Amino acid sequence: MADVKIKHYTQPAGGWGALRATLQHLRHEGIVAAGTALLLKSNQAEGFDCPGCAWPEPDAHSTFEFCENGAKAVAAEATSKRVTRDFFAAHAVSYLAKQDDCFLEDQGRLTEPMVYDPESDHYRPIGWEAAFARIAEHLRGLASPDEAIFYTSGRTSNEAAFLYQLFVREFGTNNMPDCSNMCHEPTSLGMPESIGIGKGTVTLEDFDHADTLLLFGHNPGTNHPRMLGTLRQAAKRGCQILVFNPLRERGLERFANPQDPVEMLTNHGAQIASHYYQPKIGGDLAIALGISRWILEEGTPDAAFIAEHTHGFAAFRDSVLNTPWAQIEEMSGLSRADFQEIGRIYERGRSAIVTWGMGITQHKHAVATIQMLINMLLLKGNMGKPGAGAAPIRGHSNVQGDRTMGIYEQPSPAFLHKLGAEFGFNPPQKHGFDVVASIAAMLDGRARVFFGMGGNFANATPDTAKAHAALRQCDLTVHVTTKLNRSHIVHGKEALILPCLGRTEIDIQNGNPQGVTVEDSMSMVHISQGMKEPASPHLMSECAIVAHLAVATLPGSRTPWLDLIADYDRIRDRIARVVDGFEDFNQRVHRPRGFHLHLPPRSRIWPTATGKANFLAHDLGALRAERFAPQTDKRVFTLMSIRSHDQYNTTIYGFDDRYRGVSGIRKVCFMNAADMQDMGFQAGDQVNITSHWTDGERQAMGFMLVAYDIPQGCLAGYYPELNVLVPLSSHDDRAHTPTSKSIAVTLAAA
Ligand SMILES: Nc1nc2c(c(=O)[nH]1)N[C@H]1C(S)=C(S)[C@@H](COP(=O)(O)OP(=O)(O)OC[C@H]3O[C@@H](n4cnc5c(=O)[nH]c(N)nc54)[C@H](O)[C@@H]3O)O[C@H]1N2
Ligand SMILES: Nc1nc2c(c(=O)[nH]1)N[C@H]1C(S)=C(S)[C@@H](COP(=O)(O)OP(=O)(O)OC[C@H]3O[C@@H](n4cnc5c(=O)[nH]c(N)nc54)[C@H](O)[C@@H]3O)O[C@H]1N2
Ligand SMILES: [Mo]
Repeated sequence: MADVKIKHYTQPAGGWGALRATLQHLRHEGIVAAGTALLLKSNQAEGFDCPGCAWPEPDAHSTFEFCENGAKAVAAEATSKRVTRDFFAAHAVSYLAKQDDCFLEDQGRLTEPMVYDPESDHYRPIGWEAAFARIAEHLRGLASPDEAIFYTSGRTSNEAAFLYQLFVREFGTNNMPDCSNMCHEPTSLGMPESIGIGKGTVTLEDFDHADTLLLFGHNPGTNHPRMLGTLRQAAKRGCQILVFNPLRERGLERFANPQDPVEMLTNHGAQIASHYYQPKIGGDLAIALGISRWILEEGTPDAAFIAEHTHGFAAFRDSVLNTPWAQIEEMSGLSRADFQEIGRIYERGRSAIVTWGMGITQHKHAVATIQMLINMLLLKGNMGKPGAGAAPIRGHSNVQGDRTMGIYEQPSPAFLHKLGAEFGFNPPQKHGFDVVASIAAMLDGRARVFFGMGGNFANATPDTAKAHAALRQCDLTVHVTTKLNRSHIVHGKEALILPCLGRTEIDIQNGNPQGVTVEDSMSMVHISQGMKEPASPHLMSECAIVAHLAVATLPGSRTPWLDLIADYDRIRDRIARVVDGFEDFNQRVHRPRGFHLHLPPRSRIWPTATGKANFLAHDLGALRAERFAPQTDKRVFTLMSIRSHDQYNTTIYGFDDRYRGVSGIRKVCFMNAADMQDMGFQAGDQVNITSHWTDGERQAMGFMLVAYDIPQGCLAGYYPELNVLVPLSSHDDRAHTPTSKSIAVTLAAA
């Protein structure tokens, strides 16, 4: 491991540092020349969709957009390194279990199907047909289809996701947890109650027209770097950008665009946030309420919009006006003067967009917070006009599309009806397990087979000890995957690794190259065409894996599985008949840049129960009363688990977090300097972190304290190292999203 260094970062985000880091990564993966050529094809009309994030592509005329972390994601997939059968022959699983996540990732692409051999404790090769037969035998031997769990991570294409959910439902269960359960589930659940759809209402173009942007709880410099170009444009034309984040995130302050020679040469960059507020962790519900209160008291609500388009205003107004300012200040961590300033800016702008990420969704009251953000927009009529609306910032590049295709443990009866009619079967109606329920079900034996379509369930999920025990207890675990990860090491009694093609690779079926489709954060659906020779001749596409598994498992199925995968247009024809909004899918998707899904709120049509946009009140006092307060003499902090600059979720590329000035180490705990002094600690000290919950304590040992610009009482560190501390039963009340951003902890010297 490199030397540990902590040094305040003063450069803009992007800039030379980003170019340097990209080159280092291409070199590390052994693909400097090939990788550069490949990068030029990412997010282009004729290329592949970048597997990095779900931020949309700009219009057809744009040139290549440089993005350091997109480049890392592409380079990680396109690496020249390979995990072969010799690797598995040389290393027992017990040896691999002792290696860190960075080591596992760094071994390269998996090359052929492997099966775990308990006698030797090694993975050994297995043929594809034999692998499918093993899985089919397990699945068919279950007492009920509900004893199997089918997880999805959000990189899976629309075509693969559609086939996958069809297979799972023909098999007979809705047990389809997905990464979204840990991510934007509160968005998908909260927004429909407010405005009738569970997706963002803006397009990229709206960012060119907004007067005000309110950014809550996400870190574009690292997690959706292409957004910085959009924000920089907005800032330059005078748009007010208000950031709400407990941490000072460099990418939200200054950005030097590598495409801009002047910014590069001066290395000064452009300012992003016009105003930066550092609330308490979990303070956002109170912030949205406070801004609403200011508008109600001192501003001018959009009376015409409220009268014509909304429902529930009077109850909302009363609830907001009944919330004392003192309580709003205490719960948000912002002052009355802050609200005065924010209120004036919000009042002045003609149009506003609110964006949010994991800083909003991974809390106990995430659904309530999101609905309060929507209330705040409705109050000023900021929905269904240019430059205005809601923009949840999704994570995985196709997580939104997967949900649209039916990856959901709570499918609607209407969707199931259309699916059943198209494919001639009776889909199961009973809701399935989400992520939290899946872990509980595996732990107590109600589920016995775990199948993962991508992702890394063992490390992405909360309560690591429980999650690992759950997987180990399964009769069979299967992972369709590109790279080695912890979930292959923490496995069931029988275990299979099924290596698949990645987004960047050419997918040939029936002699012809196939494209797949994805849907970005702003509901644009477009084609993604692999450009690169596959990492190994033995890889199968995700679509083909599902089809062959279905053939092996469901002899009575009326679905022509192998015919469908011979030409993905045939899958799209079926999607067109089942999924609303996908009529003429094949015609529309072959247009450059694809097409935009119809979003009724953009035309001020509200597909809610009331037929209006609903103001939904949430009582701060009641929420405060039910806060969990651990019984301890020690000082309790709120800890958030976030991403470093050198990781993609559970994939750890390296040990640096450049914009936060950390290098050579991941086990850090960011803390306010005054809190350190108060606790008798110094920067550089090692601490053990204990989380407190109704069912007891959990511990994470040996974290180095880093002094940071973060409010007192708040701490931050990295996911997945901190997942051990997140209790399984601590989650959003309704969406069940684990509270990865608000963990009650105490500290002790290590
Ligand atoms: N390079 C890279 N890109 C990625 C990913 C990756 O790991 N690496 N992951 C992808 C995925 S799946 C997702 S979901 C997205 C995640 O992208 P983000 O939503 O940016 O995720 P986090 O890194 O968890 O950062 C959350 C941010 O919220 C802030 N925050 C935490 N708690 C609070 C709070 O209570 N209130 C407010 N206002 N802010 C808070 C943190 O300080 C941090 O800046 O990125 C996607 N893109
Ligand atoms: N404490 C804490 N926990 C969190 C979060 C947090 O902020 N804090 N964030 C949560 C969020 S937002 C999310 S989205 C989840 C992420 O949860 P997951 O989606 O399960 O995790 P990833 O790390 O993205 O999965 C990486 C693995 O996916 C596989 N993979 C990559 N590309 C492909 C592909 O094209 N096809 C297939 N089949 N496999 C592929 C590789 O094997 C790689 O190792 O984690 C959640 N967990
Ligand atoms: Mo995510």
